[in-house]
Amino acid sequence: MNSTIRIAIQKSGRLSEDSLNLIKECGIQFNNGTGKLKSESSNFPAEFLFLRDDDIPGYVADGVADVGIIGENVLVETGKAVELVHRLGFSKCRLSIAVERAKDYKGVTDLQGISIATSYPRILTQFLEENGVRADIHEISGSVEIAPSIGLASAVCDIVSSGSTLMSNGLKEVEVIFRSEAVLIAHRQLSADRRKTLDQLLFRIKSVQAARNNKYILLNAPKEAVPAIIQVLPGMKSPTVVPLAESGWCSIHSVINENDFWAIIDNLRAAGAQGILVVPIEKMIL
Ligand code: PRT
Ligand code: ZN
Repeated sequence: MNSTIRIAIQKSGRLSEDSLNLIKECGIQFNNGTGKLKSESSNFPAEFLFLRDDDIPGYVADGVADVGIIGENVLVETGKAVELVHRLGFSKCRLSIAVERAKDYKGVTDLQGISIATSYPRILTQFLEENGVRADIHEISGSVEIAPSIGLASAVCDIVSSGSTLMSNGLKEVEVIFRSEAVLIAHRQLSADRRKTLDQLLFRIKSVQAARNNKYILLNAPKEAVPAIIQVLPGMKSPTVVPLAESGWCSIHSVINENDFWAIIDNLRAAGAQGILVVPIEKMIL
């Protein structure tokens, strides 16, 4: 039985760097020298295929690749039958409808009968149908944002991240129709051996993500302040409390979510915490 999984990742583009970093942080080594289309890991049962992102859902659906990393926008647009295994939290963006800035826009019914240029006809059609709007969809493969200025369409439906591309083309975002991030997908009928390898990969990915989202916090406090400080530290059943050499003082260690840190820091200090250290966590096994 072959437990080696083939993992398809984008060859070069917005998903590539974060996909490669994630694989690397999972401790999986391989050589991805320039121009390589395929590579084998030296320490994990995996082979990598470097592809255009649009081809990845099809390859995974057909079983040419077992697993892939892809933007959810592309996955949904291609409509391929694959398993969405896990959200990866990077390459976040949204698919939005935009119209010329000067145009008055009151709501989705304003889209009735107009022409909309997009590379995402499937997701757009579904949005329009759900809203009972009929519009004329112009499918184009790139440079969608210039369509209104060259008279091709009066609105666009495109990927937005910072919004600066829309802005510099004189457009304004009026409807967010889909929110996307990179996702891990898998072939629907993986063999038991390959499923086991995928589970190992997923376990590592979750450990990496948990470590990224959490920080280890250490602080010193007088003994009498410990109960109040423990109250302030969120989500920990039982932080570590160790005595310091100086009598009457101790050190408290805990793990906190990075997003909570700034919200609780003032409360920690008010409760008597001193010498607060916040350090990154390399891996976090859940
Ligand atoms: O060559 P290949 O086919 O593999 O790559 P590609 O050119 O088709 O895709 P690529 O690398 O551009 O994007 C891959 C994925 O990254 C997309 O499918 C999205 O899931 C995600 N992503 C995240 C984005 C963006 N952010 C993004 N900003 N994809 C595209 N953009 C483009 C958008 O099309 C628009 O032109 O950036 C512009 C808007 O950006 P802002 O920041 O100006 O709003
Ligand atoms: Zn593409």
